[in-house]
Amino acid sequence: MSRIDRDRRKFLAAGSTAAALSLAGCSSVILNRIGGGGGHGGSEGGGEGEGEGSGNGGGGMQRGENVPEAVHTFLTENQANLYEGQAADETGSSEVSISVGAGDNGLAFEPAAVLVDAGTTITWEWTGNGGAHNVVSAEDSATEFRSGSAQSGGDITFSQTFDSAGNQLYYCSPHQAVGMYGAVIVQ
Ligand SMILES: [Cu+2]
Repeated sequence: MSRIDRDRRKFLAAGSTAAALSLAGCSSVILNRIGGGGGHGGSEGGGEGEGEGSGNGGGGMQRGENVPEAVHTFLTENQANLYEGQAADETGSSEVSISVGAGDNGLAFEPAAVLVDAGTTITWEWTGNGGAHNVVSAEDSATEFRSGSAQSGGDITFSQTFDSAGNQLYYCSPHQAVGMYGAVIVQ
């Protein structure tokens, strides 16, 4: 091997390591930017692979009796992470918390589905895991709500009071393609 070849190899090796590092370091920033723009299409490509393992199968999942059919359909069709057919019963509480960035990969809301009384204030609390997240009501949600652009960090909260009965359906825009969906059932 000539000296030039050796140097060239070294250079190439160093170059690809640097490229890989910078990609890894930037991924959450990129997600954040996509999310900020509200881009559904833009966020899809990046996460597809991750979603395969973390989503729920959907097909044969039993619907708990406290979960309305529309909510169950919304969560299973979108393969909501951590949803197993049940809603956490938080009726009787006037204030309820939902974790943002839960689960092994930090790409879930927990509980994914929760049952509350009308008048309850929900506070979404960021765990700091899974990159930048936000809370955005889906098209079929009874109420429109939005936390803003996706943010990363463990000290972020977003609160919303639901005054009347209805299905509040939502997602995290950077992680729509990887099952970051949730629902608040207000009775
Ligand atoms: Cu997210």
